[in-house]
Amino acid sequence: MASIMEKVHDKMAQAGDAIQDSATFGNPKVANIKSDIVDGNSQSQKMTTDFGVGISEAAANSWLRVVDEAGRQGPMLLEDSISREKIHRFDHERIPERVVHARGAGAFGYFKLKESAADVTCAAVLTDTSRTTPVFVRFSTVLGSRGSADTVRDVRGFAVKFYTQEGNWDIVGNDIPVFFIQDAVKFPDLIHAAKPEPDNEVPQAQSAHNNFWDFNILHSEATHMLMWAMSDRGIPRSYRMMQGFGVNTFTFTTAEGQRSFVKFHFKPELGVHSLVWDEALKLCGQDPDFHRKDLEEAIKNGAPAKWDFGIQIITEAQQDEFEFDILDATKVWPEELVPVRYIGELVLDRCVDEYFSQTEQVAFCTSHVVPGIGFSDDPLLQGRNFSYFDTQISRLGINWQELPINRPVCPYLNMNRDGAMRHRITKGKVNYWPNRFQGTPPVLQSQASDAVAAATTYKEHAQPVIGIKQRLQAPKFKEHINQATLFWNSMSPIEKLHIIKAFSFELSHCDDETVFNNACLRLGQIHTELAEEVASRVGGTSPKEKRESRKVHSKKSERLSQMAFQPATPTIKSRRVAILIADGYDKFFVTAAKAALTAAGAVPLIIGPRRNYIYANGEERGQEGAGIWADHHFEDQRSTMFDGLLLPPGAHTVTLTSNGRVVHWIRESFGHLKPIGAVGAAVDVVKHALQLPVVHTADAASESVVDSYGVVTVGNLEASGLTELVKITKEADD
Ligand code: HDD
Repeated sequence: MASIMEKVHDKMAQAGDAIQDSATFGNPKVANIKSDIVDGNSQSQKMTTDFGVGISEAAANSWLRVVDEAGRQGPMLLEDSISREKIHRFDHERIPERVVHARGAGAFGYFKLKESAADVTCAAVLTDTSRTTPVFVRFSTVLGSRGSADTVRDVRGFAVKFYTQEGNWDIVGNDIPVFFIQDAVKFPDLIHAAKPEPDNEVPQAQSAHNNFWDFNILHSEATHMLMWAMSDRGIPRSYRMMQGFGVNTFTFTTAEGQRSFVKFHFKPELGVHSLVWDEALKLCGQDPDFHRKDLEEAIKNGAPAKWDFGIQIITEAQQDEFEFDILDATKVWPEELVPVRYIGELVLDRCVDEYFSQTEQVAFCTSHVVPGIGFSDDPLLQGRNFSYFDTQISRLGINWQELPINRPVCPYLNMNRDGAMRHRITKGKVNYWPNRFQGTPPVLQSQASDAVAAATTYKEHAQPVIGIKQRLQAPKFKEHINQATLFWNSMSPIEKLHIIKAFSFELSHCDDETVFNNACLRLGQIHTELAEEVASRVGGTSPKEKRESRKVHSKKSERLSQMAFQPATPTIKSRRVAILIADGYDKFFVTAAKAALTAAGAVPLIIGPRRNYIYANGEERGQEGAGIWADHHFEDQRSTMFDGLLLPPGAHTVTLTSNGRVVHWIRESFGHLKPIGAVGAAVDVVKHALQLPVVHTADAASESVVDSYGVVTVGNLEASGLTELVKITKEADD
């Protein structure tokens, strides 16, 4: 007689086929949660109470009350269970926000394996290239509350849930490959110090305050991470344009029991891009949802977000060969020493249906791994494995794994029962094991010959462990500065300048002398150039004068600067381009330019003096077919929300020149190094706005564009990937 677990595994295999075949947006997770989805916009569904009884229009509008014969209103009645239900539900709508990473945005998609990693792991999700695994990804900031702004300087969370056929696998990572602390026990201190200060709950979503810097400087293992956080990585342009890292060291095991150490990487297809600090600051007020909207806009416009998925492997035999400890989460494994092997692709192509039930209720656990993937003795990871499950209990309750977004797509069955809000119904006589019905002990499944059972059953690696129980750190964990210096040495000049400015901004917000002076002394240990510049800007102690600078190494890595993570061909895809017009523009040009930009995958938006029809040269107001509808008006959008600016030719340039908002738009775009395309009379608008007799071009390539096409380009086109804008402008002009 087949055991219950064998039946389960049969079902799993069938489910596997179903997963491959699913036609629901090609995403079996969507099929999996389909029965839980209702159409909130449905016209045919009448409104009911939560217990299913229809609600009249009168009940939807007013509480049951006493009205006397003269029509005067008397008392409202507690008897009205319909109104009471509505208020009760509202009173309890909120759940605790995440203690960190409270603000986030998520999307569905899939993981496609391109090259098998069977030489290092038996995890089917990483060995079976015929598979497409559904995923849900949640991006986040760390420090701010749920309602804080997206573009603050902060680390970004990059948490991926793979709904594999062997169960859920979570990579709960960040956009930065290292962390502030080496040991999980320090996490509450780190977060207490970084979050708003306890006496006045200030500041919100900022690391620029005394407590953050006090803790992180007293605690030197944070030094390397501080360099990353103060770099441009701390202010990404988009979630779609940042890297992702598993950060901790995990392990892989092959079918033969061979173990190795692994770090996970995600590299964005669009390249790594950042905002400039002035943009980031302004966007916090101008569009606090900038990143959230960016993800949704791109997906809805048919530009799925994509990353290459890579692994770095260190064998057990190599583990002691490095000058750093490979279990220390404050260290990278330099790619020159341990190359990244890119084996798959992560794609996000579907927005969530409902924010709360999906993005808010999704719950990740570093402890959720599938057969073939395991944990190393990384002391940060081991602590995280305890913390995540625990926090979900207080956030969502003990049955959080049953929520549609969290439950696996493969069958699952065990003897866990009951608890608040249990809604799964498990039929049968027994809720314990062993029992008189189920013959084969599930624990023996790992020895089963059945291939499915073997592949789906988690088997711990038989790792020999000896040692003395004590609170000690391995020696290499005590070195905290070398990789911070490596990071500094590896930056381009502009990245170095941004780091200096970021430290200077943050430390200028610390008014406690001890804090900013100590910080300057710490910087002296990383590099004198950095320390002296920051100290002079913030009025801090000069390490040189104190003779506290140390002699540092000059090693570099080619794979730390974000310049190393640019696509081979810069692309304009999904970039937002503002086309500024007023009445009297050249319609042929605007129509053609908009069409060309759209065809190239960009998002062109017409900005005019009003959100209404704007009329071209020679057109009459109200005339049939006249005018172009402006998506926004000059006042309701800002240059910060766009990647490029296009000023079409035409008589409207007189109006543009005299409009202060337009002039500001051009100046701000120029200041933020954005490409500006201007054609014909619009070139003079740019000259006027920038108060320059000649408009400078970024490089020789764009210089020639100016000569031959009469198109003005300003800004670092190559870096921003907007070279196409210029060409398109030219084509439209033709
Ligand atoms: Fe954490 C959330 C990433 C260390 C405890 N963490 C959380 C999220 C991300 C990370 C992306 C948001 C997940 C989501 O979108 O729901 N955390 C990291 C990384 C770390 C790290 C990359 C270092 C390598 N975290 C860390 C430690 C602890 C925690 C050392 C505790 C000992 N993290 C939590 C938490 C959170 C969390 C309190 C809050 C909400 C949640 O777990 O689900 O348990």
